[in-house]
Amino acid sequence: MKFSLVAATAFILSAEAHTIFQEVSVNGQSQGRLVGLRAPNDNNPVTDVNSQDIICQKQGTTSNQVISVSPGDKIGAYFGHIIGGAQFPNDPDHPIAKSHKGPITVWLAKVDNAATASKAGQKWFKVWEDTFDTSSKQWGVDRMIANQGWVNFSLPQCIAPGDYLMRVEILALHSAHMQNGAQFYMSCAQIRVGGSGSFSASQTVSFPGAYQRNDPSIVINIYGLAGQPDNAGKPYSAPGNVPVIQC
Ligand SMILES: [Cu+2]
Repeated sequence: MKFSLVAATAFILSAEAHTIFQEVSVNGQSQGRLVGLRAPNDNNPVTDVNSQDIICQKQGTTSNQVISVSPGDKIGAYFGHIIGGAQFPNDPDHPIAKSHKGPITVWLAKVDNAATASKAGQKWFKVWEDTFDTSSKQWGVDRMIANQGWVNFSLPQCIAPGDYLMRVEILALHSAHMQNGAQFYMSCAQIRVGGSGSFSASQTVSFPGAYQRNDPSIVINIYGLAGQPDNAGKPYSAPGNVPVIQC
């Protein structure tokens, strides 16, 4: 009985080797756990690209705060295995299981008030991505793990002042060889941009809508002939069919 309980526990832990985007930093300054964020309560992924949960994850906590940023600021998005980070000391699945290779993308949608705006019906544009480097065979997720869970990027200089929802997504492809096997992990940050940028997006997408269930970037075998997650050395582009904006 004891053995099966141990085995069952081990299975549950490995099955839940997921992650949550739970904290934002601005120029190295943490804004606090769950502050300015719409984040899920648990670390399970979204697997249905047509679900409303593909926008900002399942409804969990919603902060009433909005994070002030300026164009050009260095933004950090922190992912951890569970809310608070590691589940226990030396948690091997923190910030995410190493198997969970895939791209990381950052999206913005202009809204009237980031604290209260509906997540639905917004027009999103992509401001940053870290996909797959064919020379090092490293994925965005590998770099996020090397950065202890932090995804670091600069807010483009041209972003116009106002409120935005900022959607940061990890797409884990370790089981993506089958339909609905890809795992999406995201939260939305509520940000208020200052400055005097004037960018207005000409190419936007909707969530849901941006991703197709059978998108070759979503249903994909990332394992090459040697069984390594090297995408057989081929380039990989994240789903969404829009390029990162150029300022
Ligand atoms: Cu997982």
